[in-house]
Amino acid sequence: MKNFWDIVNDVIGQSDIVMEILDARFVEETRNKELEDRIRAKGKKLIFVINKCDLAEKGVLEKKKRELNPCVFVSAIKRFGITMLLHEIQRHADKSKERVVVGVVGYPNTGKSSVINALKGRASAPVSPQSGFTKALQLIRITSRIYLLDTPGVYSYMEKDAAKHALISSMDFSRIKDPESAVISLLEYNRKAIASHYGVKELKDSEALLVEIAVKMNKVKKGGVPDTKLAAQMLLKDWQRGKIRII
Ligand SMILES: Nc1nc2c(ncn2[C@@H]2O[C@H](COP(=O)(O)OP(=O)(O)OP(=O)(O)O)[C@@H](O)[C@H]2O)c(=O)[nH]1
Ligand SMILES: [Mg+2]
Repeated sequence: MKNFWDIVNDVIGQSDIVMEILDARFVEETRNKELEDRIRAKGKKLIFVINKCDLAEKGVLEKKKRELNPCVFVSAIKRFGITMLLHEIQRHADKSKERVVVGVVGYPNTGKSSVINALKGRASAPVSPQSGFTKALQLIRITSRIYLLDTPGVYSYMEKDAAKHALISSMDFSRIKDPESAVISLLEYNRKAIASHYGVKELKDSEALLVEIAVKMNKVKKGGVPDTKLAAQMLLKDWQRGKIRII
């Protein structure tokens, strides 16, 4: 991955407005305050976009919305809130400018490319369930004078918290070095949702719960020994692909 600040400064420099795309399931975790400060310091307008609204409870989101301003909820997949977002962009776009560039930033996999495609009305920015998919900046025209700048998802190399990367899918499950530890911390906060997804008892001990899931999903080594590493990889994959709805 290219240097975080190289990409960030490049995007902010080219943009008049910046949209930070957040994941509705993990709004706080997908905020990058350093990035937000830099956007403001450069005098650029910041719009918060909470995407993947279809995967979270409305009540929780309404509360978040009051903390972030201006903020628009969307679901790129369900095309919910897209017209509202376009109006919000137009409201902040300098009327005297012939060309307004809106940078789209956020952690990998929050749905930057998907939001752009929803605004454009057809697929122009390639999308993938694998995080780190967009590799370079790409300018996409959505109205006669508004251009969106798709960017690679970035986070600072200082962020080494594997559990957070697993949680918000910023690092693809296949690249997480110790899937078992990542899953253990995921289980700590999402025990109920995960146990119910796999149809196992909600055990208090996370390691024992992972063993239960391994057995239930038939992830076993020769001799019937539960393969917790394989089970952890499967769980991370399901989690990151949005198969497990949080409760
Ligand atoms: N359920 C749901 N899934 C979404 C939504 N928007 C995007 N996704 C999914 O999230 C995954 C990532 O979407 P992308 O648009 O590629 O995300 P990105 O932020 O551009 O990712 P990078 O280019 O890797 O940084 C894909 O599997 C999308 O289908 C949404 O509103 N709801
Ligand atoms: Mg992308």
